[in-house]
Amino acid sequence: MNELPTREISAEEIDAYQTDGIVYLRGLFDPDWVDFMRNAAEECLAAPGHQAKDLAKSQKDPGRFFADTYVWTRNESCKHFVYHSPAAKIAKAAMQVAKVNIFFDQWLIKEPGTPTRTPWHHDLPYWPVNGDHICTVWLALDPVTIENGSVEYIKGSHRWGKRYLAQSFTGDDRYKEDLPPVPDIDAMRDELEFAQFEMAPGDCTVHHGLTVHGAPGNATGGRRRAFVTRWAGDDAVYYPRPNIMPQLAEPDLPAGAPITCDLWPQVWPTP
Ligand SMILES: O=C(O)CCC(=O)C(=O)O
Repeated sequence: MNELPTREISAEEIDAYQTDGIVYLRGLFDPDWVDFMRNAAEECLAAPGHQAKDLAKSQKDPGRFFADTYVWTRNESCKHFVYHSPAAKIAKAAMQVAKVNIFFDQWLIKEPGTPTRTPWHHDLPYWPVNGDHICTVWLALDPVTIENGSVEYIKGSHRWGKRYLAQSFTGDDRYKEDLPPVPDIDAMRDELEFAQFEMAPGDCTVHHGLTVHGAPGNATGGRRRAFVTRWAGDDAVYYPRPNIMPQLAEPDLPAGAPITCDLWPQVWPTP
C-alpha cells in the first residue's frame, strides 16, 4: 500500500483548497487501501466504540448512518491508516504547513436506503481547536454519487469570516454557544457556488474546517462508506468551550496551547 500519494499534488489543487476551501483529489490512495479500509469498516461496525452513533435511528429514519470517532486509538487497521496512508501527507500539502497532527478519525457510513441528510454546517464550532490549519480528508470507499450521499460544499465559505452554531446531527439542541445559526443555504442557492463530486473508491476530498457543507441521504441500494481523518497543522491551538462535541478524553493542555499531546499526536513528518 502506498505511503506517499500516488502522484504530486499540483499547484492548481493546492490553490483550489486555499481559495475554495475544498479540493477533489482523484486516485491518491491505491486500491489496496480501499480493500484494507473496507475490512477495517467491518471490524469497526462489529465492535463500535462508546462514541459510536446511528444518526439515522436517532432521527427515526430507516437505514443506518453509522458514525464513530477516535477509532485509531483502538483499532490497529485505522491506526495503520492514520500513520502510514497518504492522508497526512495530503493534508500537509493542501494546508501548506510544516507538520500535521491527527485530530481525530471518523467513520461516516450511509447504508443503502438511508434518507438521513447531513445538515449544513461547518466543522470548527463543534471542536475544541482553533486555527486556519485544520482540515478533513474524506476518503471514498465506494463509488460516490449525488444519489448516494455525495457531500456538497460551498466554495469560499471558509473565508466568510463567520462561525455558525454547531447543529446536532441527531436533531436535538445539545450545542449551546453564542453564535448565529447556519443560514437557510437552500434558500440562497442562486447566490452561492457549490462543489459536489462523483468519486471513485480511493478518491478523496480535502475541506477546510470552516467550509460550509452538507450531504443528501443515500437513496440507492449500495453503500456509501467514507473514512474521514481530521488534521491540524502549524497554527492549530486548543480552544475548549462548554457544550461542544465531547472528545475521547480531556487533552492535557492549557487553553491556547499548540495541540500536540497524546490525544492529538504529530503524525507527519514523523517526529
Ligand atoms: O459524510 C457526510 O455525510 C458528512 C461529512 C462531513 O460532515 C464531514 O466530513 O465533515
